[in-house]
Amino acid sequence: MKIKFINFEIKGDERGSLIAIEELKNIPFEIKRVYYIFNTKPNVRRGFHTHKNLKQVAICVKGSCKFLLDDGKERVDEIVLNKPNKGLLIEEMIWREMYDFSEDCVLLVLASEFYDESDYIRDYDEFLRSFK
Ligand code: T46
Repeated sequence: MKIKFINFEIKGDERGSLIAIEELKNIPFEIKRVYYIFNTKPNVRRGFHTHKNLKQVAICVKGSCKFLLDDGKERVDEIVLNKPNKGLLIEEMIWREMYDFSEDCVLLVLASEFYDESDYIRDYDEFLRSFK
């Protein structure tokens, strides 16, 4: 499985840094929703699901965390997000787990669709069966 990162350009000057995110420019879909995960407790593992149609880009804008991605054939573990200019593109039908959140982690997620619980598959065996 190819892990797809998006490197955002940092507009820096003597005052500090700024990154601009623009749909269909540096994000490969229309952004319908933005959410962020923060204040994650120690040793918590989140995710454990796939999405049938949703595409997302995850950016750790502060701190760090790790992802496991699984396309039903291959698992890639220990994908580190620790830079505000590094986005992880997660396309549809990819199982994801997030873990090793630093105390200060703020994980920003840009999503191609509104929240819809019926788009989730939260059972791993059902996820594998859906490819058959
Ligand atoms: C994903 C990973 C990276 C909402 O009401 N609206 C929303 O937009 C979202 C994302 C969640 N929720 C509710 C649903 C649950 O009651 O917030 C609660 C926590 O959501 P969940 O358990 O799905 O959180 P994670 O961290 O396991 O997964 C989230 C996203 O749901 C998911 O799409 O890819 O982050």
